[in-house]
Amino acid sequence: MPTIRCGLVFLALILCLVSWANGSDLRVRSTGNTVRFNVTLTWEDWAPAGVPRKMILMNGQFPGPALELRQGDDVEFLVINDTPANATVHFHGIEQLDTPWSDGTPGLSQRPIVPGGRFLYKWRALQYGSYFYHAHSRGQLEDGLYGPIYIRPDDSVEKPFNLITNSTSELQAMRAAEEKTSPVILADWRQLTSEELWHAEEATGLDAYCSNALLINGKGSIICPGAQAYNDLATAEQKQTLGNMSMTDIGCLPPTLVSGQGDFPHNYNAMPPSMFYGCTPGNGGSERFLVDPSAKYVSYDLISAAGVALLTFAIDQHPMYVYAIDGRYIEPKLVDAITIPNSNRFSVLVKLDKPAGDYTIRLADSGLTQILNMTATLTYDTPIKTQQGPSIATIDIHGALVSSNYTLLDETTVIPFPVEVPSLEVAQTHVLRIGHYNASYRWTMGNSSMPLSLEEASPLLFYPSTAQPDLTIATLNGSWVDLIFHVQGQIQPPHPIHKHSNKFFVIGQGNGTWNYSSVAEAMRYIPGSFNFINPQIRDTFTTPVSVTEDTWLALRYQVVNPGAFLLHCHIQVHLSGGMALAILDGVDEWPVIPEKYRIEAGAN
Ligand SMILES: *[C@@H]1O[C@H](CO)[C@@H](O)[C@H](O)[C@H]1NC(C)=O
Ligand SMILES: *[C@@H]1O[C@H](CO)[C@@H](O)[C@H](O)[C@H]1NC(C)=O
Ligand SMILES: *[C@@H]1O[C@H](CO)[C@@H](O)[C@H](O)[C@H]1NC(C)=O
Ligand SMILES: *[C@@H]1O[C@H](CO)[C@@H](O)[C@H](O)[C@H]1NC(C)=O
Ligand SMILES: *[C@@H]1O[C@H](CO)[C@@H](O)[C@H](O)[C@H]1NC(C)=O
Ligand SMILES: *[C@@H]1O[C@H](CO)[C@@H](O)[C@H](O)[C@H]1NC(C)=O
Ligand SMILES: *[C@@H]1O[C@H](CO)[C@@H](O)[C@H](O)[C@H]1NC(C)=O
Ligand SMILES: *[C@@H]1O[C@H](CO)[C@@H](O)[C@H](O)[C@H]1NC(C)=O
Ligand SMILES: *[C@@H]1O[C@H](CO)[C@@H](O)[C@H](O)[C@H]1NC(C)=O
Ligand SMILES: *[C@@H]1O[C@H](CO)[C@@H](O)[C@H](O)[C@H]1NC(C)=O
Ligand SMILES: CC(=O)N[C@H]1CO[C@H](CO)[C@@H](O)[C@@H]1O
Ligand SMILES: [Cu+2]
Repeated sequence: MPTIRCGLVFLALILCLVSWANGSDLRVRSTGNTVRFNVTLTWEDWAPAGVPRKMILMNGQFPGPALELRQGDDVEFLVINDTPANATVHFHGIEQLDTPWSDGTPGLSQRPIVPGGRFLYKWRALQYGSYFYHAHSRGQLEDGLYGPIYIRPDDSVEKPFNLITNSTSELQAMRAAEEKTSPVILADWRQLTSEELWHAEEATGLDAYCSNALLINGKGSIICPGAQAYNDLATAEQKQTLGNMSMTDIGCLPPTLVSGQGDFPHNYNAMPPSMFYGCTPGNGGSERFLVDPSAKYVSYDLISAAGVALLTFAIDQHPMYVYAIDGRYIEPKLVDAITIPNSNRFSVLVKLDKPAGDYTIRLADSGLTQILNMTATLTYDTPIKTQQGPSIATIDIHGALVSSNYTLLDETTVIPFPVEVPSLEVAQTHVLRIGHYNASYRWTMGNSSMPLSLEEASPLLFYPSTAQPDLTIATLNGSWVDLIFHVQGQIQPPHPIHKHSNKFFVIGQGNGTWNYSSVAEAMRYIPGSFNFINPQIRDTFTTPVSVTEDTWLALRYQVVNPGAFLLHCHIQVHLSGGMALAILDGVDEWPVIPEKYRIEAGAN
């Protein structure tokens, strides 16, 4: 049912707006149960892809231990920082309703946790589904600080499985598989630590768009077939971009391509090995997923913790029903492969109806800038194996389908379950330019570029008046806000735009210049580019890829949770390079901060 909301706005202007559900009806009451979780961060030698480097372990593990909750649980997540660097932990996709001090964003919701320090994050798991926790201090996501979160839905939440089948036994098997769902963490991996990488970007001026390996649940390997092998493997589009140049020996477009780096000064001599060139082979093993075919189905929560790579995932001979995205059900879609942008979560049901045996799981970098892949194995855990013949691939090393018999998830066809719609009226529209900013490795989202040093500034939740106007959006509680991302043409990857706090509606996207003052105006010229009927409800969504043309993405959300939250690109080097804005949501209803979270200027 629509509800009418009225608010007293600036200049005593009375604004009334009609709005429909915003997700609040999906929240449940507290279970009265508190889940306590301790994570100790250490800085250790480890070799996920077989080549040692220093990285962050969580309770001695990588990826971090899984946080398993029931919808409605209270969480007390204690982080003990035993590393030599500042750290924080963010709970990706968790809206932090009424707990903005537990969002884990340095400079916005807290001061960094200093070496030897600890911080207790307290929040309530009001939503269900697949999330993950990860580092939010500088580039530490790429030092391996991440682990899965799963929130079991409350019994009152309707499941979409009867859109797949009416068979009682099949439905039972699907529900049982979902009960036992397990995380599959997909990631890329670099040889350089995040600080070495940042210093290399500063020294060279280059945007570090190459990784060195792909990981599935923290395991990977590095094959070094040589630059010529990569030239031979290159797609037509990569060959066209290369011209007469060569791929690098780690499978990357060379940094000397102006189209990839923009027309800025560079010092190629300062490139450390492995940044663009320098392949070191290694073998960190490969994950094996044992499945019980008598269960009929298995459920996986695919989580992309990648820093830079756009990953495509497939299991040989096993199509997948995608049934939830970003921790929220959708109308299930049967596909053979899925492209998972950085920080998105796709939950899938896999039918176990093939001859008992081993099937290859394939993960590939499907971006233009690098050729890279990794495999794992799905093994039917039966006493007798009956598999005949080899495992048959669905995707190639580029993540492209090998045959037109297969389908890749088309995100534009995804329909949420249940459908909700946003308000048609908005109080604010922000058009945010996305592109390089004075250097290949510096980026903008709007008019300016957020410096890393602001992570050590007084957190905006406690000191909102210190916000820098050119790096801040301020909103009123209850109002609806449009965020339009205008990507400036030239080679740019899809930018996975993530908003902390509550989810947004993906209301439109397109190719070409955004030259409108509002969505309402654009609707008069390009109505086909918008969806107000069944728009996706997400916490991260990518801008359309830009090769030569400009592109744009329109997101709409309602302010429901006053606090200081970050809006940013989830490609880690883009975030470190400044592609971020602070959103001061609900400045008219700014929260009162509990005593134990209060901080004084200069204190921790
Ligand atoms: C977490 O650490 C605190 C402080 O060190 C300790 O009191 C508590 O028992 C630990 N809890 C768990 C679940 O390990
Ligand atoms: C389930 O049954 C209904 C009613 O008979 C039918 O309309 C629907 O198509 C069926 N759904 C599936 C997935 O078979
Ligand atoms: C590569 O092509 C560019 C023009 O596209 C040309 O200036 C350059 O000389 C060529 N280099 C080689 C090694 O052929
Ligand atoms: C990448 O894909 C190729 C071809 O499918 C395969 O031979 C190779 O083993 C894969 N690489 C890794 C590291 O799994
Ligand atoms: C595609 O499917 C058809 C019909 O099932 C089959 O005959 C053909 O061999 C398949 N092609 C490939 C490349 O798998
Ligand atoms: C850690 O953060 C504090 C601010 O809380 C800052 O003063 C200090 O310089 C930071 N240390 C490092 C190593 O970045
Ligand atoms: C960017 O600048 C324009 C023009 O001055 C202004 O209207 C807009 O609010 C600014 N946006 C941000 C996020 O600072
Ligand atoms: C903010 O607005 C939302 C939506 O109107 C409302 O549910 C919530 O209670 C408001 N919060 C505060 C602190 O006023
Ligand atoms: C934008 O153009 C590309 C081809 O360059 C096309 O594949 C894509 O569907 C277009 N996107 C939209 C949203 O129109
Ligand atoms: C810009 O907007 C006008 C209408 O405001 C439209 O006629 C024109 O085609 C648009 N140009 C581009 C490049 O999108
Ligand atoms: C310091 C500096 O050079 N700033 C420039 C960065 O780039 C923007 C636009 O891309 C210019 O407006 C600034 O002057
Ligand atoms: Cu980006």
